[in-house]
Amino acid sequence: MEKSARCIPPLHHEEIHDFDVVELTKDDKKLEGVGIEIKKVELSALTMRKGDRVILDFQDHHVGYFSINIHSVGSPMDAPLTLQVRFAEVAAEFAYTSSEYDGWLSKSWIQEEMIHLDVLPCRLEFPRRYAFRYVEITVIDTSPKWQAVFSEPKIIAVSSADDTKLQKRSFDDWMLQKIYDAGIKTLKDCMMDVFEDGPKRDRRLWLGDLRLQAQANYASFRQNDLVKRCLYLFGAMTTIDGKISANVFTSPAPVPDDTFLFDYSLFFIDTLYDYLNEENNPELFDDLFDIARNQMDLALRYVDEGGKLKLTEGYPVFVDWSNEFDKSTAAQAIMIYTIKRFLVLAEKKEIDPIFYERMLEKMERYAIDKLWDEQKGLFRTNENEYNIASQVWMVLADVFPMKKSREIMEKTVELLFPVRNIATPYMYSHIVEALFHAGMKEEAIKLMKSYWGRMIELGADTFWEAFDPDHPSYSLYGSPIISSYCHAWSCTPVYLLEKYV
Ligand code: RAM
Repeated sequence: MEKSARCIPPLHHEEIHDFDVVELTKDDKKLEGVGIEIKKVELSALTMRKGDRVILDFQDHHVGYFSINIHSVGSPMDAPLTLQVRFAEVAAEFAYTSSEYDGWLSKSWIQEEMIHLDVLPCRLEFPRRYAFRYVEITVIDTSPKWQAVFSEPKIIAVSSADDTKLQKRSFDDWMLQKIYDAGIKTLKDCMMDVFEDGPKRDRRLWLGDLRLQAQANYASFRQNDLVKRCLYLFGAMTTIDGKISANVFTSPAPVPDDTFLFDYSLFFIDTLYDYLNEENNPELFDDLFDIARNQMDLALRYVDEGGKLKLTEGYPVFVDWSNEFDKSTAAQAIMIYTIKRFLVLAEKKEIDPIFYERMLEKMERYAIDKLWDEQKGLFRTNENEYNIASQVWMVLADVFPMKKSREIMEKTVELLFPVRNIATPYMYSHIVEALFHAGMKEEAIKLMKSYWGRMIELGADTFWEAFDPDHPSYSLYGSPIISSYCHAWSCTPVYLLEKYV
């Protein structure tokens, strides 16, 4: 814990003063048909009374603290000023109200406040940190005798990402450039005291997200101490039997969540592996190796004599938010992928690898003998289903030589594309990476453009937690008002473009 605390990064502050007064328009080309149009008015020239509203557009996504001047004009202020203030990452959020929200995630994440001000003039400073580009201010009431006037809005934007460290890439392709830039902004706005998953929600450190953020970080800001901090945090807070939580909270003091995901725990190994490839750090390796080994040993308890991974409800595999497909083969492949990485670490530690090698052999044998369908050229699942996730993870795990992996991905494109019912950039990242890995660069870029590029076309400044191109308004949690539109696991084009393009 001490070593983790030593790596807490300073937060950089940037003052944002530029904004436009905008109004919502109907625009079929934008997310949910909600567009914006700049209004040619001065904010300070608006005298606002009961029911009036104004929307400020800060021209890009920011994470930070908002403040604004307010004074009254007209008769003396004979009643308080009541305001409703809403913060939104995308304009479409304004199409929803919190009173309509009935989803399963806490309503408290909705970025909205009701404020009473007894005395004007004042500088209204919001103590809470928000993730937003737009601020909507609605005057609930003044009194018939006076009006409120707003001026000098400001954001103090925060991030631990240091722009001077950024090694930015440029691309001839306009769309790839846009995707890359929005990926960088997404990563930056999630870099706080840890790598947060989303600065609007859940504002915490998830291991599956960390793995991808760390990869994007190595390709851009290279602030490896932040990865180090996060690895130590996870490593320091295991269960009694050594299991790592899927996520941890850091405020007011670090505490692990009581949620466990099989693949996320295993990815501690992969994240450690990647970190050590970036930075030779024997001390960290010494501190964390046994914890990594524990994840492997715990996971191997779920593998039977025949090399089949048998998961239980208490320790589910994530793979993707969708539960519409059978994840057994993807889980088997993730385990194979991780054992291979673990063996590299074990070799460096001079650990006798024999047990792990045997388990790997068994698991690969099971995959080839029981799950591989030579006729079809695809992996099936234990429930006899052919899905994309199975192929993708088997290819990433290099279960077959590269030539065959390519054939698998070609078959995947032929028989299982277009991607359907997958709504997370998390799963899309792995699909794109498997295409690149198998040498199908053109297909990989095509998919990246049709997915992340589509978000750009719909108006994204940063990439979203969830997006289903077939149902753009789909939310994982029942309403877009609760969705996170700047989400860690969608920054992956930064890494993918650096590594493969
Ligand atoms: C959601 C978050 C987070 C992810 C988990 C599994 O709650 O979006 O980023 O890792 O799901």
